[in-house]
Amino acid sequence: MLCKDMIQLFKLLLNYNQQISTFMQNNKKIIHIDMDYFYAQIEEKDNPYLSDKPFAIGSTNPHRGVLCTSNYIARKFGVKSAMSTSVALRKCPDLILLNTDMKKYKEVSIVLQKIFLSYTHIVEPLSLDEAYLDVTDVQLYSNSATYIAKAIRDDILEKTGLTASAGIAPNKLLAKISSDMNKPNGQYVIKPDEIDSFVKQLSVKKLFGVGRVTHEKLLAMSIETCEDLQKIPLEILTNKFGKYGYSLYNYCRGIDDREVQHERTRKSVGVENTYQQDLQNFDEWIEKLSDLYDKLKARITDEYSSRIIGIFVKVTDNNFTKTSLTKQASTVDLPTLKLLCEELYSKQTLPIRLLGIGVRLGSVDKSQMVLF
Ligand code: TTP
Ligand code: CA
Repeated sequence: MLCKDMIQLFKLLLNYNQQISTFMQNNKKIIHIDMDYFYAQIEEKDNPYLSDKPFAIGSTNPHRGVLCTSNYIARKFGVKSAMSTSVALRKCPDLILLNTDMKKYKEVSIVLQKIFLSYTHIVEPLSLDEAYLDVTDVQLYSNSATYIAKAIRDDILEKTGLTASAGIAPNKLLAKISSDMNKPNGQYVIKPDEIDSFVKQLSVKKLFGVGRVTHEKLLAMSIETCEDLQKIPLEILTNKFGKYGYSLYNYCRGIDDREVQHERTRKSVGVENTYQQDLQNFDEWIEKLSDLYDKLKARITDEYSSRIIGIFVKVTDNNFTKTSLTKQASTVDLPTLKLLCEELYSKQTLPIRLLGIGVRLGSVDKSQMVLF
């Protein structure tokens, strides 16, 4: 009897805790800003003749090049980011190819960061063209996140000549999903009382962390929408997906308590991938490493780059055991990451399902604080 009472009490506490956390997170105002066809839009601004033609940015080598992005005209032909140049040319023979100019894109990104920081210091850059902003306590525009987002987009257009899209919601998960809703050059708001109806019809594919493998697993369980996923008990999700099962349980209800991690308090920046097929040998590790390295470089803003104190490589083997290796460093480069991989590989006895790399960050020093 006593034991039953205890369980009942525990359930009540859990429910109360969940309600408090839902209430707290629903009080937040998060904006996700995402530039439209970023590298391509910059090139189009500098070369207006491109505006009515299909074009892409990336390696122009038709034999072994890969594309970074394309304009929306090219996308109509099926041309996509990360597609090989040869496939893209087959889909769209008139495609115009331009080389990347990372220096130029980084310069624009610095202007964007400055604009964001003029509204709030709680800014989490995700890449050169994307960031989360927590504007819960911003008093501008009577604290209307919708108007703040519009003002930021207007500012971006005025200072860079480029359009951006925005998502406004009570948490990061929903803000990111909504920035895609009215793209390009638009914004979309999800208010706290709209969360339920919004997520119910949402495809599970849109949830943070659902890649191809997880999506296939969910489809095999006849789960297509968040409403389908909401019917699955937590125990089943944690059995199938481990710790991520908890996140899935919350995400499909529109619950996400991840904080916007601003640059000054962030301790690390990393990228990782879980592979559909386990990586069996060192060559496979190295092949995937280059991809991850490109993604990591795009996430390391100048502010982060000046604070690097270490680099790390981490893996999860096919028995779900996690191992990582960190080395002191003030910069990140591919050869050093390869050496770290080599060392980690020599200790590894099983094939791995996840490979990740990243940098550890030190605190902001006083000279930098002045800049803020
Ligand atoms: P995205 O925001 O994914 O794409 P985008 O800005 O080009 O287009 P969208 O309007 O759909 O947001 O990526 C931002 C930039 O990052 C993109 O312009 C080029 C670069 N990038 C790569 O280099 N490789 C990739 O695989 C992807 C997805 C992006
Ligand atoms: Ca973008």
